[in-house]
Amino acid sequence: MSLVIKIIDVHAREILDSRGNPTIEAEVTAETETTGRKTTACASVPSGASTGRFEAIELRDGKERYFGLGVEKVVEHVNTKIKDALLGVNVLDQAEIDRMLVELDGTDNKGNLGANATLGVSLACARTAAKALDMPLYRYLGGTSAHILPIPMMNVINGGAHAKNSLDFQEFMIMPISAETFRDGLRMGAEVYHFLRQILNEAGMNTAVGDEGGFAPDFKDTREAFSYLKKAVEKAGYRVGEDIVFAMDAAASELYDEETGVYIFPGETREAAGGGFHCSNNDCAGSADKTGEASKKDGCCDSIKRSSEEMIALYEELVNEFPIVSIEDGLFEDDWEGFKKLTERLGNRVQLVGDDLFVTNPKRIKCGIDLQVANAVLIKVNQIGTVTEAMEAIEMGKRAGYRPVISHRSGETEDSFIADLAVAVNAGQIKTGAPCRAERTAKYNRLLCIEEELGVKARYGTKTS
Ligand code: 2PG
Ligand code: MG
Repeated sequence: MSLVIKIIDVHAREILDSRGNPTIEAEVTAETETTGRKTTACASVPSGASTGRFEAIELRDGKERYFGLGVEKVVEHVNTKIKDALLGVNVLDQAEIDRMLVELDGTDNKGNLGANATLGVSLACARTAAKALDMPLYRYLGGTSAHILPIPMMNVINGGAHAKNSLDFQEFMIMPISAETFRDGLRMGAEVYHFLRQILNEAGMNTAVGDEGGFAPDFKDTREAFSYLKKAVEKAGYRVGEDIVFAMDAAASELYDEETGVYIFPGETREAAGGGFHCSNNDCAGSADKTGEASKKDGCCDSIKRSSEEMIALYEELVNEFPIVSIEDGLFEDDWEGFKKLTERLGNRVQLVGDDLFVTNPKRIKCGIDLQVANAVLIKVNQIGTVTEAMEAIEMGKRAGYRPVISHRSGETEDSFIADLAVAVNAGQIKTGAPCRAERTAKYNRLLCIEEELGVKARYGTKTS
């Protein structure tokens, strides 16, 4: 007879995320039938800033509370409809629980209950089940084959929607690839991070951090950001391209202008692009140049714009100049044609990750595989709304040779579920911010713990190129 651990309570509350916005914490209690032992565990839900248009719906209350971002409605969905449906269900049956959540919602995008409602409960069920079995979460989710510690993709320079600076691309990451263990990899990354701060300080640049803990100074452009990364790696005594490689998330949908079909770079100056002028928008009003240099006005105000072709060319140049092994969301989330060209051009040289493009959705990942677009999948559990669907997305990608990258959101909590998930599925890579801010280090610290627990069985990452 198989073990039954029945769900006896489901409860949600409104808590705050790392940006000070409300999110959901769900709590699930289950009772082991044979012993009467009760187990409770919680899980909380992250939230993005540069969200993909095809993501599952994150339900918010609207109205005045918390500027409309309250989640009382979602709390109510969990405490009534979801609770009623799940009482008595075996908490060990994750697939059935998630199927019930999907069915109860009844939409394609979790628009009724909210993906924040379904995900909170789905994660909490998995954690309660693992705890009831006295099993670490990664082993419960991944079985005895779970043993690979992911290479951290540490976002040490923040731009785009994650910082109020001049950087148009969103994330500039370092990946410590030559380490033998996760512990050493993390140390290498943290050392580079501290040297980066020192170099920025020396250059008189701002070292305040962005949403994901990376520094967010006003760099002139992408190249300058990568040059600073290079300097920091060298200063830390590591070999650029051998010990530490780079990755970036362009989050290009944020830059795309659908009306004109071009990418607009509001932060990048003409000066940096070789146009010779650097002026703020304020300088632009009536900026006819007394010296008669007509080009100044042309070069002012209007941001640098790039076509899809020019974006691809820019990535190619960057990959030629710097040891960049991974580019995420290089183009607009629905530009399948453009992505196909990008993949043909760079797919055999670098990892091309689909985030807003795939939104952890098996249907969109299948399209990508069929069209041979990108070659890796970013996995964000709240983009799809249940553990089972996220694992399905990972499996589907893996079968087609698309590597999974397990990812946090820019709005996080101290919950470290994704650290266990990364090990459970032997993903080999995790993107969870800089080694700074507790909601980011919670994941890294959990991985340290898992590595210790796995002992000789633990293996660190898989190289990405
Ligand atoms: C991304 C993420 C996480 P956000 O674009 O990959 O780094 O950002 O959570 O804001 O979507
Ligand atoms: Mg992204």
